[in-house]
Amino acid sequence: MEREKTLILLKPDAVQRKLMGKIIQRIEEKNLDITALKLIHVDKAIAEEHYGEHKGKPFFGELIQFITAGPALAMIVEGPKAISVMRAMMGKTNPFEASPGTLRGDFGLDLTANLIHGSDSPESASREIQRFFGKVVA
Ligand code: 3AN
Repeated sequence: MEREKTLILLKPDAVQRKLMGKIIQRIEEKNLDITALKLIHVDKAIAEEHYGEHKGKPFFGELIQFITAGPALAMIVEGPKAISVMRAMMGKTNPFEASPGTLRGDFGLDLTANLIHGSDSPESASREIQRFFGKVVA
């Protein structure tokens, strides 16, 4: 099966609540490969670019404030169907609707503090990998 790459971001709530290890463990238990990983501080410009599709929505300001508030963990995750496998593992965007067993269903607190971002298509994966890791590994 064709391998895919996806950009995963453990948001500041995941880092602050010391859930990084637990989330990485789930990714590894699913036999996906973490091929790049770094702790970053997302700046305002990158945050506004990353969430550009939500510009103008009522929650945009809160989202930018939240994602830039502390360290986040950026990863490139690779494997068969990595994009959809990670999205399934994450669960629905809203933790109150996400199924038990998913990361957001088990640990997410609300629509803003929902722990994790994962690319939603091969096109966004390649754009987002470039955004957070630059050309070399894209
Ligand atoms: P996903 O992260 O599941 O791909 P998107 O792309 O629709 O979901 O939303 C990006 C981020 O914007 C979400 N992870 C969430 O933090 C935030 N968000 C989306 N919808 C809302 C909302 N109605 N209220 C507050 N935050 C939201």
